[in-house]
Parts: sequence; C-alpha cells; structure tokens
Amino acid sequence: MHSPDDAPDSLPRRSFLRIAGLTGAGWIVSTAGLTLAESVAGKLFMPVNDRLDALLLNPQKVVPEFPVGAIEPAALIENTFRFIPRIDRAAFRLTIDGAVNQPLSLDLASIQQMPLTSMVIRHVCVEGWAAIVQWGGIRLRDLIQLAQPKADVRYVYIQSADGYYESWDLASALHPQTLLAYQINGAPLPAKNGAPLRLASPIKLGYKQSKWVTGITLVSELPQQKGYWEDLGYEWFAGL
Ligand SMILES: Nc1nc2c(c(=O)[nH]1)N[C@H]1C(S)=C(S)[C@@H](COP(=O)(O)O)O[C@H]1N2
Ligand SMILES: [Mo]
Repeated sequence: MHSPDDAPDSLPRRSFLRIAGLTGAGWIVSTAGLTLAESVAGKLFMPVNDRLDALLLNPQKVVPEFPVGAIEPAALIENTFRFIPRIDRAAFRLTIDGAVNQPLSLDLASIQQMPLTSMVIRHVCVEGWAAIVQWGGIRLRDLIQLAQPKADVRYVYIQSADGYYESWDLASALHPQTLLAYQINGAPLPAKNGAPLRLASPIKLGYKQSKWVTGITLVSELPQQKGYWEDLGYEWFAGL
C-alpha cells in the first residue's frame, strides 16, 4: 500500500509547502483536476515570471499599523451602493482566473487554512470619513502566486456578488498589506461588511476595497469598465 506521500513528486511538494509555511494535508483541495498542493509544487518547475518575481521580491513600502487599542469600531460606516448579497457559505467558491497557468476555485475552508494575516489600519472613504479597523485574512499575493500569472499580467480585476467591480494595478494587489479579509476587529466579518471575503488595504481608498468578492481575474489590459466609482468619474489609482 502506497500513501500519496510515497509518490515520486512528494519531496519537492513537501519541501515547498514547508518553505511557504503551508504544511497540513487539510489545505490540499481539488482545483481543476490538480490538487492545490500539486499546483503549488508545479510552481517549482514553471518558467520564471521575471516581472512578477521582481514585484514580489522588491520590498514594497509597508504602511505603519496601529495598536489594537486604537481600533474605532463605531467609526466604520457601512457603505453599500446597492444591496447586501445573500451568499451561501457552503456553496461559495472564489475563482482566480484569466491569464494564469493554474486557475483556481477555492472554498472557504481552503482559504481559511492559508496563512492568516492581521493588521490594524485606517480605512479612508472618499466621502470624508475614516476609521481605524483591524482586518484578518489572507494576503492577496499568496492567491495570485498560487494561480501562476502569465508574464503579461499587469492588472487584477475583482468581481463582487452585488455587481460591484474593481480593478487594481498588479503591484498594489501584491502589496503585503493587501488582504482578502474574513475577520473584522477580531470577529468574523458580518455580511454588511462584505462576508465571506472582502479586500482590505491601507494603500487605497475605501471604494477600491471590494466587499463580497467572488472572482479575481488577472489581465494584461483593463476593460472599458474599470470600476464602479471610477466609471462615475472617481480616480482609478486612488492611492493613500
Ligand atoms: N461590493 C461592494 N464593495 C464595496 C462597496 C459596495 O457598495 N459594494 N462600497 C465601497 C466603499 S465606497 C467603501 S468606503 C467600503 C465600505 O466598507 P464597509 O461597508 O465595510 O464600511 O466598501 C467599498 N466596497
Ligand atoms: Mo467609500
């Protein structure tokens, strides 16, 4: 009897998972015929994506964070342009597709087994209010790396369950403080704030931080429609 760990590819797979801090069999889920672990291991043998590596390895400026005591739970104003979508958590899948070598479709359990990052940052809405918030979730860069972007990828397009859409430059999406959050102020993210998954980052204005994210598409060119508020005249980059 051979366990899957006796397979010839188990050595690079296991060592890579250890390097990435992603040990644990529970994290291995099926994605388009490959297990997630196989897709991670596959990265070892893929041609190097020089531009992506440069973005990942170049230390990006980290925004100073606040102590937990500075959190302002009452200051975060819900800002929902249409409605709060109903999302069935059991059926929920986050897709990562577009110009990638390994498209992904991940359930919430798989996402929550990826390394958790927590940060206390200031959320700034263009409408003139701000709030210090603690977000917990996974780094968007970890997901993007797993999907193995092709060399011509320059933007990330984000689709939400309420019809909201956004696009980010790749460098900002790969910033170490750009999270797909599922916790707020130490508690599970409520529906009104974007459950099960929303973007959170100290480097962009609030409207860039899509709630109810369902799809992430890596693209080389931006479509005509760049973002819900951008298409109404707001700035696209919206950096802080
Ligand atoms: N899908 C979606 N994401 C969204 C919005 C929205 O209406 N729909 N509003 C944006 C705006 S303008 C802000 S300031 C923040 C507000 O997040 P909050 O409702 O959790 O405070 O979400 C952003 N993300
Ligand atoms: Mo906003």
